[in-house]
Amino acid sequence: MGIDKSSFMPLYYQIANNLRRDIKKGKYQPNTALPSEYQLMAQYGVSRGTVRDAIKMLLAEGLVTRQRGRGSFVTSPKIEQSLLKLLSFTELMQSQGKTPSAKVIVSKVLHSPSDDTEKSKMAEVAHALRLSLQERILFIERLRLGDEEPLVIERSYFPASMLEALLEYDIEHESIYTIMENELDIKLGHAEQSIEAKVSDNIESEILQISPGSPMLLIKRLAYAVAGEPVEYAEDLYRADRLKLRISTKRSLPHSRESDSESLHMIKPDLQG
Ligand code: 16G
Repeated sequence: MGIDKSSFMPLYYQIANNLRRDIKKGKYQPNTALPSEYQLMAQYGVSRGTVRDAIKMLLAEGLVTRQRGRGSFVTSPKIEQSLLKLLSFTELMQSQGKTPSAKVIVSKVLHSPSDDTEKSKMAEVAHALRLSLQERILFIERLRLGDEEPLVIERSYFPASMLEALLEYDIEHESIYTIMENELDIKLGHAEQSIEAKVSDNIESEILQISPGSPMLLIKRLAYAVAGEPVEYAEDLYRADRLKLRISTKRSLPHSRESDSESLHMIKPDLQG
């Protein structure tokens, strides 16, 4: 479709609309290049600045990324996660038709903290897991990938008394939740979650292969076994450009009992901080 140069709608805006529609229709497939700036200038009879403004809009919407010297590439659709289901990363990937995998960064039982930062982190985790400061905590940090694309850094803490056996499994290739439920007989019941924005630091950027300062979603999860005891406290860093969270809500009066109980998990002290 062409553009209407007499329209009140700016030219870059019309070009962005056309490109967006073509991406949605599948004319330009994920991971393939958009026409070059010169091709778009010739196609629409506009200046380079106008084409660049159109591309900038699509960049801001996350529909394309720029690769230096190679042009603009269509991104794959975001991974969609419903906040109503307690899913493992493996199940989330499978629900999107992607193959999950993992790279273990750290897996160890935490002993005495080496500095004050580590000490306060361990105290925070022990509090969330309802453990005393003397009890041992198993820490597992993994990079999770979907179809080989780095998506999440998972930092999970487990009560070592219940889950130290995880160290004997191949957690690069097996799902931790499946091991817990099928091998260790710990059935998961529910989880409290909170979501915050964060920008990536140098180490996180290197692991996730993104530029330092990129937006991320920090999802904290406190998962409970059906019997009611907390079994995992996790702090997961998702690439914000690759994940979309979905939830359906129901209208209820501001101060009704129902709305209070539904929002309880948002203020649960265990997940604060
Ligand atoms: C999800 C969980 C994480 C859990 C992992 C298990 C969130 C925010 N996090 O990433 O806490 O450890 O799944 O995945 O949902 P796995 O069973 O595939 O190893």
